[in-house]
Amino acid sequence: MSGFVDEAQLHVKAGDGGAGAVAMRREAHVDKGGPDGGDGGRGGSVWLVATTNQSSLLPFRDHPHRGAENGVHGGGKKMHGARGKDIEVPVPVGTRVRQSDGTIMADLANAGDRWMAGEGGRGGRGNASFLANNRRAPTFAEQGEKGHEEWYDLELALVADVALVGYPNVGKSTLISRISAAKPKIADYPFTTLEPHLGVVRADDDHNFTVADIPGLVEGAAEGKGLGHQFLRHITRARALVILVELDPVTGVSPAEQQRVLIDELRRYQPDLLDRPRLVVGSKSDMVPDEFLPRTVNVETFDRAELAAEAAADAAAAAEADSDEEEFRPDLVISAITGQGITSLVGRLATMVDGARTAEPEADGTIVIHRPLPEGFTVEKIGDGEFAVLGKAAERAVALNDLTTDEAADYVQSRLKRIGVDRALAKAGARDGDTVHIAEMSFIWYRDQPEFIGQPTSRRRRR
Ligand SMILES: Nc1nc2c(ncn2[C@@H]2O[C@H](COP(=O)(O)OP(=O)(O)OP(=O)(O)O)[C@@H](O)[C@H]2O)c(=O)[nH]1
Ligand SMILES: [Mg+2]
Repeated sequence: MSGFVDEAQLHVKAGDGGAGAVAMRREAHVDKGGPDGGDGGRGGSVWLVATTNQSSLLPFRDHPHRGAENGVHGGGKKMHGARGKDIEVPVPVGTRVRQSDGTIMADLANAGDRWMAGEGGRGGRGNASFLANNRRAPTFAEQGEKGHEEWYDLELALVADVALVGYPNVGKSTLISRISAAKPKIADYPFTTLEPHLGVVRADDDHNFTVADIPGLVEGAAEGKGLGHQFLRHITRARALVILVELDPVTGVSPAEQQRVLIDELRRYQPDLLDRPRLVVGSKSDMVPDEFLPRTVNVETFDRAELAAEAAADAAAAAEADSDEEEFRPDLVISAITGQGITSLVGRLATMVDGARTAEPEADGTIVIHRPLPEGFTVEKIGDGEFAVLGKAAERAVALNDLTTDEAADYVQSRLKRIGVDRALAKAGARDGDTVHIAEMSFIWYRDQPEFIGQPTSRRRRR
């Protein structure tokens, strides 16, 4: 299963909006027709969709780019350009999406979850839209907006009902192969399992649950020791945990010590893992003579009163006993070879998973997290007498096909004034004659009439 890849990068490029058209009506008997340039179509958006048909981020390793179609430009006779088609990019269930600064943008934990990774650019309005009383024949139209473009980091955290946690070689893979159809590699040496596997366990006719077999953990795993660290993430979504402890360990780490270390590693990696329901299970019981098997905690009945009584009795016993001698009290002992305790283990896991599932809020299966729309604008002083206006609202106001005509300049000026760019610039200390950059455009700023000076060749830093 070397196709297992749980980290990858994704580059998203949504479609650009089509440009609005500049056109004038021409009719034989009409002297001078009005403007009839149509709008450009919206660019296609890029969606991520969680699917169970994929279990790895491998497809993104070699081909990280996903793009959607551009919108079509508007035409004459008020013809609007067609929209670019959206695309849906399948990702495995359990995929998290981060921005390059680490912010989690989406967590696609359920099959069918969808998230818009890149919004298509709006189409520009054609000159027909700019007809006004004081503007009978506008010769400008809007450019289409650029589609959203971004590099994301994808990481996959398996979604399993139960995760098997244990030292290397304690029998995790043997257990999963015994209770499910999964066939992981099993060998008589530690660190046999190099990547997580999922198995589906059929508890009875209407109870299924999934189990994840994770590579073995050792002390220091949370800090990156051994193989375990990079796989601890795959435990984070499990509803229940099995702490599998070898009863007669070849490694010489006593059962009590294994349990202590494992719990400690989980706590250090993510403290709330300890709030998950868990079973401590002693493995390879066939290797230990019956009379030396540890006493198990009796929770077969899940009777709370009984549990509380047991815990109290344990505490009292521990207080009395010499505290150096830790007693190991698993919930259950099993042998994957003889089958001892296996039916009981599966039954108890099914009950735990059922309980955890019912306690969960129902997934709505739609969009996970919305990107807050970066509307509005901000003004930044970037040099002496030089300012940048950042943000969609301001960029839209200047995104015209032709800024050189007076009527276009008038339009831009009134629009910037209306949305408050004028005031914001004055507040930031801009004075007449200063240079102002908006998107790729630069202006000499006069409050009553900004003067367009061109598109700088070097791309400016954008937000
Ligand atoms: N006697 C006995 N041997 C077992 C039992 N379960 C597993 N083993 C043996 O223990 C060895 C390790 O088993 P695995 O299932 O590969 O252990 P693991 O926990 O997956 O090990 P890693 O993948 O290295 O973390 C193999 O030789 C198994 O045959 C058991 O119940 N009884
Ligand atoms: Mg294994």
